[in-house]
Amino acid sequence: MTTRIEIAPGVVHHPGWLDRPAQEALLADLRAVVKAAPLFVPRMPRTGKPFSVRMSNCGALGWVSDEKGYRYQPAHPETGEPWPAMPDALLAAWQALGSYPHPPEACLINLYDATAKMSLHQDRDEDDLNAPVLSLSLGDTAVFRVGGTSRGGRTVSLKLQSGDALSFGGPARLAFHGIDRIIAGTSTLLPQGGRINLTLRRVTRPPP
Ligand code: MD3
Ligand code: FE
Repeated sequence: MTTRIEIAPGVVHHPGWLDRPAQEALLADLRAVVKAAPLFVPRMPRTGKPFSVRMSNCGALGWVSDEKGYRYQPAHPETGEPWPAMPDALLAAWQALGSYPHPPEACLINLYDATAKMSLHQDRDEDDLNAPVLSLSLGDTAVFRVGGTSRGGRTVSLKLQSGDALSFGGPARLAFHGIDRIIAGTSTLLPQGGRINLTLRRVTRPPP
């Protein structure tokens, strides 16, 4: 049984998309990814203020942020190495849920400890805004918030549990969204607790 809940136009929640064995297998893939592409602490453009989440990426392109700005680049900001390949399970999730005829180019990995959060923002660093963004959650439950396309509008809040998928396309692609908090102790997947969020994205406009 797979449930599909449209929580707002273009925002589709798939609770329990990955069962526990699939979550464990994906976690093993991600351990190999972060061994090759170590977690880094992104910093805010201009101010250099560190984010509370740590990040890495896999796929052809990775999202990075530092004093110079937000951008996608083909290499790790600290090692200079290309990002590791995207695990097959992620490509399969995109094929099943992405409803987009071109493959994803970037998978951003966000690691939250119990105190990390992400303030409301839009994702607009991609050239191809026709493609959806697909998110997968692993580990502790997060309180996620999503609004409309202008700051200060009404928002709705949703708990994201380990194994949940959430896709954002069409009218939701430029919605404001963020993570209010992590609820510690809600999952046994990660031995140290915390949460991993993966976002699969198309970055470049596909060839005609
Ligand atoms: C709505 N990540 O990496 S995932 C991000 O849980 C990000 O780590 C959050 O926001 C996290 O940029 C939220 C859900 C999500 C991801 C991308 C979106 C929602 C989105 C893009 C457009 C609209
Ligand atoms: Fe985002």
